[in-house]
Amino acid sequence: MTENSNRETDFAFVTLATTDSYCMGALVVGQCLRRHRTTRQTVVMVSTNVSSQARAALGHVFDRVLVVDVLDSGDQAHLSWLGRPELGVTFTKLHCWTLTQYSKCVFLDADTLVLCNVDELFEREELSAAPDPGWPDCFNSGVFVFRPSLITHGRLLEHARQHGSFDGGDQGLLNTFFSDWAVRDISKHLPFVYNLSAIAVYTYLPAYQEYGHNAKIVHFLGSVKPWNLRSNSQTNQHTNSHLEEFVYQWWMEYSYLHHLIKTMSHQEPAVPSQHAGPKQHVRRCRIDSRIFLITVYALFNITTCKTKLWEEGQVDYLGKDAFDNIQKKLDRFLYL
Ligand SMILES: [Mn+2]
Repeated sequence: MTENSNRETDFAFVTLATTDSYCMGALVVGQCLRRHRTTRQTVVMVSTNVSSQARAALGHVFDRVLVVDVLDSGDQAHLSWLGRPELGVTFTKLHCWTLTQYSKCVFLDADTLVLCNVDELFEREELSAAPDPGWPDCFNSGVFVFRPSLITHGRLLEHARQHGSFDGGDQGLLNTFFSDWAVRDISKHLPFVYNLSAIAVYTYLPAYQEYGHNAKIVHFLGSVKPWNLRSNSQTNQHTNSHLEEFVYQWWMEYSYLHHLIKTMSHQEPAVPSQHAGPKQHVRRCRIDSRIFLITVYALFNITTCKTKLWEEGQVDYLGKDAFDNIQKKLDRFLYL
């Protein structure tokens, strides 16, 4: 095997969903990676409370769905968790270091939106990440490059048990563990466009206007996530059109997938036989998805003129014009 052919299966994008809502985000992460033709594997870790329907949906998009139960994992993880129950979700995320069938991985939070092919991230080394907008000497742990290793995993757990996390989450823990990130090696500093926190649009708008068009991965930091922004009343309060553009894009990806999976489940036989297993459905739906993709892009073009009006604030595109109308258009294209 050449090094190149190894790379395709040795490297993986990894994300995590700890609730059914976050599964919506994870679906979009997986879908965007596929849309932008990643040549790497895609893995989603889910915690045990995630519903079987959500897991099944993820199975249509990701190469691998991995159920992670920290209470059921190795002794060290279990004991560390018992000592620090407040870090439960953090321990689940740290589990990505146990994916040792891959030599290198890129972790993407489920609240990110991948805008283009980002396979070049695998040229970076552990631990590469972008600065956090709130404290740029810390890296943001929403996007990072790492090397799975049981030794590192064990050290991280020990570190967590001893020191906890200064922010109560994985970011605080990882920053004190990889404590020389700020000063040691500039090649481990990912450009901000690989983890463009939506909050930066508010805090430094001129920089966003200058560099925002280079954005590769958007990160919906904070408590308001795209999947919470479906109803009209909530979205009307969000007046930043740049942010809305990304939320809109997120919903376009999600609704595309939603229909695709719905179509798939309609085709799914009640009891799948050996000859009509999920793989065949996925293949058939990938063909359908190509047709659908063309439709979605056509819709994007049709709405270009309308977008101008949206930008001028004449159309409430995150309100009633947004999801329901897009949904209706998609329905018409799909079922007529
Ligand atoms: Mn996040």
